[in-house]
Amino acid sequence: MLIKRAPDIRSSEITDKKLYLNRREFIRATSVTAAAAAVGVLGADTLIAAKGAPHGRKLENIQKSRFSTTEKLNAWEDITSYNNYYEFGVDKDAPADQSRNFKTQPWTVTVDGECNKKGAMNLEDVLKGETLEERIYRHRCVEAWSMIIPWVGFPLANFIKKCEPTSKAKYIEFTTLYDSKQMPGTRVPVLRWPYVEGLRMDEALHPLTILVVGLYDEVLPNQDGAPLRLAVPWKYGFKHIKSIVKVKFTEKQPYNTWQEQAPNEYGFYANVNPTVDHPRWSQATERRIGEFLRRKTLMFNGYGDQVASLYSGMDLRRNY
Ligand SMILES: Nc1nc2c(c(=O)[nH]1)N[C@H]1C(S)=C(S)[C@@H](COP(=O)(O)O)O[C@H]1N2
Ligand SMILES: [Mo]
Repeated sequence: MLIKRAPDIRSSEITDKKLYLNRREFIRATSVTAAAAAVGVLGADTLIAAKGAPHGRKLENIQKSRFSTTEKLNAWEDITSYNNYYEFGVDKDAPADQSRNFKTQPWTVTVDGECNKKGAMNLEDVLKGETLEERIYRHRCVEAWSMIIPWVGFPLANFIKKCEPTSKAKYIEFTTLYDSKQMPGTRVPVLRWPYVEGLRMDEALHPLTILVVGLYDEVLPNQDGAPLRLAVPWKYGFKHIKSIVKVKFTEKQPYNTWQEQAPNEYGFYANVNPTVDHPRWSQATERRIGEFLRRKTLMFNGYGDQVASLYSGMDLRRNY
């Protein structure tokens, strides 16, 4: 009953069959729902790793989402070896290497600002009651490359409800862990640490906005932002903040890291917009990782039908 998707082709394709079955036996014995499995698996980190799972740990009972795109997925290898995560180095292949021993367990998210439930929440409580969904999203980096990524997560709106924001909460600000012992990239002042991002409350509550804990039915790899990262598919990649340790509800618009770094190049909204170029390069086209010919970039990364109304009346040239 727990193992609903028995001939899971993708997983069996990419995982050695025997190890795959071992992992499934373990999950069969421990999990009830996908969220419980996530907690169980995240909690049993070392145990599963000891079984030698080739890349990550399986999450079970993941629901399909109607918000998924049907485009061809990027391979696990693309998504886990070509990363932006400056805390682990500025080269695309650095995070996979440098985040190998990053400790994601135990994990605490601090809730602060304009809400009733201020304080520390452990990851288990963040996941409590959630049904995990596979959300196949387009990801468009401001550097003009893109991928199709099968995230596993749940609506950020669910988490926000748990925090009980007050009527003064107009924005939400996220902060990444800043631990120079574990994050060698932070010993270099390429950005002001910790990494900070923000969303307007209506963007944060939008059903497309999710908190991510998995990739390809497995626990999220460290280089992709484990144990908890954001995905907002109509925005450029830098809004997708990784390894979140703090969530703060604010009255004023947060000042995000890349805006601070270069305000003429990166704004707060960062909606994918092929008509507004980056000052140093065009945003009209993109290179899908794994493809040769460039594609046309779509307004709002192709999510315009769902999100354009959030910005009606706004000058998207000024609010880039
Ligand atoms: N903390 C943190 N989050 C981050 C970044 C970063 O450097 N640090 N890079 C961002 C950028 S520019 C992109 S494109 C995405 C990349 O996510 P991925 O590596 O999972 O594809 O992460 C975003 N989140
Ligand atoms: Mo990016």
